[in-house]
Amino acid sequence: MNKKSSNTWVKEKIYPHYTVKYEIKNLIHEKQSPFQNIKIVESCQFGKMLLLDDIVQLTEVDEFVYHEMLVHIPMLTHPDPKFVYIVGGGDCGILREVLRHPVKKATMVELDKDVVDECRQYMNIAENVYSDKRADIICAEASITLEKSKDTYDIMLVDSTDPVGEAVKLFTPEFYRNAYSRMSDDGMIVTQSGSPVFQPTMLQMVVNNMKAVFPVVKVYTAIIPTYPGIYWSFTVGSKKLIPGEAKIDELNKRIKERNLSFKYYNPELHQSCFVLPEFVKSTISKKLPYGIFKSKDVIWNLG
Ligand code: SPD
Repeated sequence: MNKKSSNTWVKEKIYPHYTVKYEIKNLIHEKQSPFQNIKIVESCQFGKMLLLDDIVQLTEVDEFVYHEMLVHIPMLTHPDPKFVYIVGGGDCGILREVLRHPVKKATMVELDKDVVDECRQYMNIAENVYSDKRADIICAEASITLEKSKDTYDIMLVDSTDPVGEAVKLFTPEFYRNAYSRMSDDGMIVTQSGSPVFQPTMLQMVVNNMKAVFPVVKVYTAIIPTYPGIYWSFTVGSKKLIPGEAKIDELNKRIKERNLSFKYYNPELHQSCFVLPEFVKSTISKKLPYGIFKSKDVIWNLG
C-alpha cells in the first residue's frame, strides 16, 4: 500500500510502466497466509475489495459479472446439473451462484483456508452458502483431491488466481485429463483464462491444453471493470454439449424452472458472448507446445 499525503492507495502492478491504483478508505484486514498475502480493503470507488498478492480478485461492485458468467454459462447449457466441483473460489462467490440452481451437491476445494475464513468474516458476499447442506467446503489441494475422488461431476468450475505458483497446475493438460475422467458424459469444465489483451499467451495455453483433452473447446468473454483490460475471457472444455449453441427458448425454460434471475447474464448474452473479435480468434487459433507455463510469459505478455 502507498500512503501519499492524506490518500491511501492499493496498486495492481501490471507492467513496469503500467499500474492500476485504487484509492481506499481503509485497510479492513491483512494477513500473510502460508500461500499468499491477503488484503481486504474498503475502496472509495468499488466497495470492499479482495486482493491476493496485490492482484485484485473481486470487488463488491462488479463481482457479479465474473461469478455469474463463470457459473451460469455451463450450468444453463447443461440440462440438469446435479453435481458440481469448484476448484479454488475461496471467497465463495462461485459457490453462491451454483447453489441458486437445484443441485444435489456442490463441492468446493480451496487451497487456502485463510481466504475462506477472511472472506467469510470480512467480505460478506455469500452469507447463505455456509449453512447450505448441499455445500461441501474442503480446504485442500484441488487437483490432488480430484485425483483421489471416486465421484462424478456434471460441471467443474476453476475459479483460480492467475497461473502463478500453486495455481499453475490447474491450467495443465494433466489437470484437464484428470477432470475429464471424473466428469459425466455430458459434463464440462470452465476456467477463467485471463485478459485477451494483456495475457494472450495464457489464453492460448488454456485453449491448447484443453484441446489436448476435450472434443469441444470454446472461449467466451465478459466485461469486468476491475480486471486489467476490462475485457475478460473464460474457456469451456466440454465432452459433447456446445455452450454457444444453446437455444434461447430452452435457456428461458431452464431459467424459469430453476427460478433464476440475474444482474449480468441473459440468454441473448449467453449466445453472443461466444462471438469473438478477430484478434482473439487469431490468438486462440495459434498452436503452442502444450503444457508449458512460464509465468513471465503467461501472465503479462502483450503478444
Ligand atoms: N487477474 C485476476 C484474476 C482473478 C480470478 N479469480 C477471481 C476470484 C473471484 N472469485
